[in-house]
Amino acid sequence: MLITSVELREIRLPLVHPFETSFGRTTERRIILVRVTDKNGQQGWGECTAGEGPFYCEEWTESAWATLKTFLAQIVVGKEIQNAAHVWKLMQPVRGNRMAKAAIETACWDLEAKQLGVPLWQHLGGERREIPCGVSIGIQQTPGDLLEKIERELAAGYQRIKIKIKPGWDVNIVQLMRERFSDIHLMVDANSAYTLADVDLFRKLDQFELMMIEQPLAHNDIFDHAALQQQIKTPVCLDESIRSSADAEHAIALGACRVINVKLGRVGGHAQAREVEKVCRTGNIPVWCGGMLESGIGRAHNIAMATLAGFSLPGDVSASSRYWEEDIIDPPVTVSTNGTITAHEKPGIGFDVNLSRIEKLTVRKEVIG
Ligand code: OSB
Ligand code: MG
Repeated sequence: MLITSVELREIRLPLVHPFETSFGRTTERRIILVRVTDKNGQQGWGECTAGEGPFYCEEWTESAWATLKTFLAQIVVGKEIQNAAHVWKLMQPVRGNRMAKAAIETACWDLEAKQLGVPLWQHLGGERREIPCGVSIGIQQTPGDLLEKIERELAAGYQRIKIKIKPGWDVNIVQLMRERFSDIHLMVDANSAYTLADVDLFRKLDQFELMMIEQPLAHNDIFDHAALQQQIKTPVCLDESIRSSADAEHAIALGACRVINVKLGRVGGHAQAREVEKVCRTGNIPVWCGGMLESGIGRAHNIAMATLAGFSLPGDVSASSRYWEEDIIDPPVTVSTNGTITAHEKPGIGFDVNLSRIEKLTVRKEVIG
């Protein structure tokens, strides 16, 4: 694979509804898109999942833009690259910055699948086209608003509901939701809002039969999570803490979690995500595909990844219309009434990229090569 140019764009995309977590509120996304072009003019698309500020992890739109432009794009441009699975190694000299790396790496996978004329999900080794889907619902103004939202998502067919929690919006809220929805697949995500001193709160949550509690403790911890998991019944799921397959191995060995959420950006792309999936499958730890409020391009990559065998639980990959007035891919991502998304049979990510819409949303552009 010879990449002749890397194009970076930042687009602004307002969310249909603001999304609030324990670390902040997002109303408009600042998304970096990457387009790689090979010597025959064939193209691949990737998306950087960094947030608008360094609050989920260290990376954010500006830092990722600078890293992509100054370092990562230069590494892949004008060089004969063995294959997409090799791109991670080429970028190894740059430490961290996994979301920036994943933006380029996933674009190379899309390109490679298109060169081969196969759908990306198949090229990655996916085993089923239809993936189970859940939704992630942010912190709301009132419990009534949350009840309404859950009702709407269940009616749409989603297989599990994840609600965001933070101190003051946790046990009380879960209790209310359970009173109204006694038998749904329900889980919570704390985005690191608690410490081990809150163990009593997590013991209280045990009575509500949650599928799991996602990332209750520090973003970079596995040790305290192991201590917490020993003291509660509900499975702990790690998100922020798992940045590599080594992290997954360590967390599993320590008993820090019983479930892992895989995000392409957080682990550095498809090759790394496959490694995490393999470690978890070997360790009998179910995984599911997390979300980062992606546009259609990142969403399409998530769908492809979630076809791998280890992704046995419903993920946070849901319909485009939950996020955007109009997505940047055609057709938009839609969900069946059974709460599933079916990966397409077209080569690469399987969706057409709507370039004229992207052009209108672009606030800056840079071409390397
Ligand atoms: O922790 O899973 C998370 C969104 C932004 C940052 C972190 C997270 C999330 C979500 C949203 O939960 C998932 C989605 O619908 O894309
Ligand atoms: Mg999470």
